[in-house]
Amino acid sequence: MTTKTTKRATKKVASSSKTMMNKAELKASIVKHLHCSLGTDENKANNHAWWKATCASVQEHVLEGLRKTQKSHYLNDTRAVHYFSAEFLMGRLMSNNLHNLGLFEQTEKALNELGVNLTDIMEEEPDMALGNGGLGRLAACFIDSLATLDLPAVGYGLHYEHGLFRQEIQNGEQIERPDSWRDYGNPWEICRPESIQDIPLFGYVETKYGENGRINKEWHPGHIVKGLPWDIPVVGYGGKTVNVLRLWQSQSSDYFNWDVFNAGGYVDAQTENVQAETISKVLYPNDETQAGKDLRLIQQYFFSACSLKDIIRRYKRAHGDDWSRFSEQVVIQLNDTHPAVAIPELMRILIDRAELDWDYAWSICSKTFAYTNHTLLPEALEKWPARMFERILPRHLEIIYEINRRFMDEVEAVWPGNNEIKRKLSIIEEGPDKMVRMGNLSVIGSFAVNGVAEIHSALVKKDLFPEFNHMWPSKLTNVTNGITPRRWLKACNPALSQLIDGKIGQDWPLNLDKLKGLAEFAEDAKFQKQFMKIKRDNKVQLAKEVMALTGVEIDPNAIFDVQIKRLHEYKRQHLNLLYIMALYRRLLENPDYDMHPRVFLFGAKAAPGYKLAKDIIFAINKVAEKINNDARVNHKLKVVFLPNYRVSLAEKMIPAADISEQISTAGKEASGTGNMKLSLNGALTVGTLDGANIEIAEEVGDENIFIFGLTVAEVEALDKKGYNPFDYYDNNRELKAVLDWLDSDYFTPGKPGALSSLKRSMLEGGDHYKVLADFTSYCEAQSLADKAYKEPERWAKMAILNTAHMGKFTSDRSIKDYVERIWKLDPCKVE
Ligand code: KOT
Repeated sequence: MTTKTTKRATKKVASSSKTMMNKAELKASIVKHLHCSLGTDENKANNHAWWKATCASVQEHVLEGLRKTQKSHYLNDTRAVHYFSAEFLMGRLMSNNLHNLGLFEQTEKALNELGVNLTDIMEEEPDMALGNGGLGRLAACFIDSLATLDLPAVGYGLHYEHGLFRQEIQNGEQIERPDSWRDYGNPWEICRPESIQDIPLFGYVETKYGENGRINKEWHPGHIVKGLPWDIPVVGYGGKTVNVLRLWQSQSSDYFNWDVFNAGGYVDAQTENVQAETISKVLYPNDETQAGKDLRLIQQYFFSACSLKDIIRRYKRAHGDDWSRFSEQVVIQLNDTHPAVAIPELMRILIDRAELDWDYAWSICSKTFAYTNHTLLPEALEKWPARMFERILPRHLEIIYEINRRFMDEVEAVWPGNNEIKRKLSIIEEGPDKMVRMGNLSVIGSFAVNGVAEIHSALVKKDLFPEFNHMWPSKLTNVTNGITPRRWLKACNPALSQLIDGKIGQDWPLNLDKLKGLAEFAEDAKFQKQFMKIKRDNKVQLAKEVMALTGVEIDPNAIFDVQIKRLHEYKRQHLNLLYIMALYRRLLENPDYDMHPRVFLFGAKAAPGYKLAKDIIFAINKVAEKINNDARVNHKLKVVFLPNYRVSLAEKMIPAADISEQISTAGKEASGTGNMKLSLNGALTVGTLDGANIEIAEEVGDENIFIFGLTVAEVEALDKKGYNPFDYYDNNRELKAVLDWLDSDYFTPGKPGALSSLKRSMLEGGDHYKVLADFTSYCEAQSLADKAYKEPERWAKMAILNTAHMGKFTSDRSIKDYVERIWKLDPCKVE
């Protein structure tokens, strides 16, 4: 009996369920959509049309699942989590949806019989790049896991017209081009005009004295904009639960424009139009730096307010005006402080609209929100000028002052008379220009606060919020990040997935700890061969892609050394570059220098206003050009910068990586998630003891990872003592030589000094991120990696053990941690 149930369960995930279409029906459905939705036919259709027709067929299943899920959640009146995030970096959806529905193979065959290649048509899909990097991709992995675990959840965010810019490289430099992901429509989204929301902005607050002595505040907004929701169904693995990602698009509000229009202000009415629509026009391309612009705060308020209204509408449908159960039914997770204005917004609704008293409103509010911190970098911690806040959200600023006044009383009770601590914990930073600190607001207004890896959470407690941790010792906690193994192994590395299926069965995508079963084959010669053959095949594929994208030929027998992430000084792409230059020098000095041929592959976007980050991209490209064209070395060393790094490119690079560069300054990378994806696909990490690298090392064992560099404690000690980069420059000949090389015109003929800004940042600039201090140790780790690669069996064993020990890093585990420690949610099965 038990065996039977298990078998059936396994089958459910491996193949499409009975209600799904068989191959013949799929074929018919795709052709029907070709004819009836797209107005073309099999003979005329191009890949784009086939892609759209296939999406439409798949979407029929998706919507059926969505309907059933919503019905089930409604009937069960479930508690749900609402994941508020300014970013969801979804990438492409076709392959994911097919895999999660169990329809991939069926569809592949159906299309084949129609003379169409599924892989080819999937290339037609533009990435949904509504995020910058780690934070946005984490949100995407989390909503996949929430649906997979049958948890009632809604993702809330912004429906940006333009996602993260498209990167072109011209003469080595990054050029930003607009991303127009919806130019040809998005077949996965559904517009819901019936759920439009009106959002007030600007204006002033009127104080009214009520009969019962109650002071009422009335906000008279200066503008009203409309929020139009677009729903993107999120299919869980197994295809049962289909949750929703609801993204808000801003529109001008008719009712306001008509006033202006009727008064004869036709042109002004148009201006109003443009302004309102600007709100969701474009994603700010800054990763871990605050944009500090009016429009950014308006974006944050716009999507938070739309989402709260949506939640409240749904709550009221079930519970009317009885607010007593609100925080039992609703939990809101704030993905960093970007949606933190939702806290005063909920207070405003409860006090000004529902007319609850402050204490009752606050008791509801502070049981509803939880906050995830993603960074300790000071430049990323959001604070808004109080005057700007007041102009845009006058009532919210009043509420924030009141939250703060009451909180200061609590601080006084814990540290009587200590003004220093009050100054530090206050939501308002005093000074010539008062600032609203969104981090403090988030901690005060949330019942739980988490960091994203053990070390990061420890630093949040020790360095960022020590006094808050003293006041509320159980509020601050850790939830280590994770990644969805459906996208990041099953879908992106089908050959490895099938090999794994054959060895340990097919249920690892739902139970990633099962990968441990591979460990017993780590020394099995046959398995090693199979594993490394797949890696090599993936490298051949990537080499073709590299040729197509850059014209550079790379040898699949070389080590593929991959660093893919946003460009930031703390991530230290320039440390990698210095090592490449050192290897180049060694090869020039000694053509027989013993090293296994290596290709360094980069993918990285720099924030458009981040000068040094752009200079680093330029430097990588110039060094690459020189090396790749230098016949003395290019059989051993190549460097490739792949333009326009994004989710769909990551899906091609990760399965082909041998080495994963995770080389941030210790204490700076909160977690990292690319580290997990690469290791899961059998790449070995060269990394510092930072973020989740530490936990990866714990899982794979010190012998299966190349750890180097200063630890967090050592970085702190060095700073205390006084760090002087010249100590390293003056005492390391090789390091001095490569840094001086940057000043020459060797890499930029006729333009000496074109790469000097890098050198300056690491010397006169103070080398904030300790590149020089870690250089020697990094070179040693790289030599060890080279040595290991020259022993194919040893390397294969290490690679297999990396894949085998990644179980902890499934986002399903992260979500289960959130559920147990923070959200207290029950799954709701959908029949
Ligand atoms: C961006 C702007 C403001 C505040 C924080 C960020 C931020 C942080 N963006 N991405 N992060 C990254 O988040 C990832 C997911 O938690 C982490 O793995 C990574 O280390 C952060 O840098």
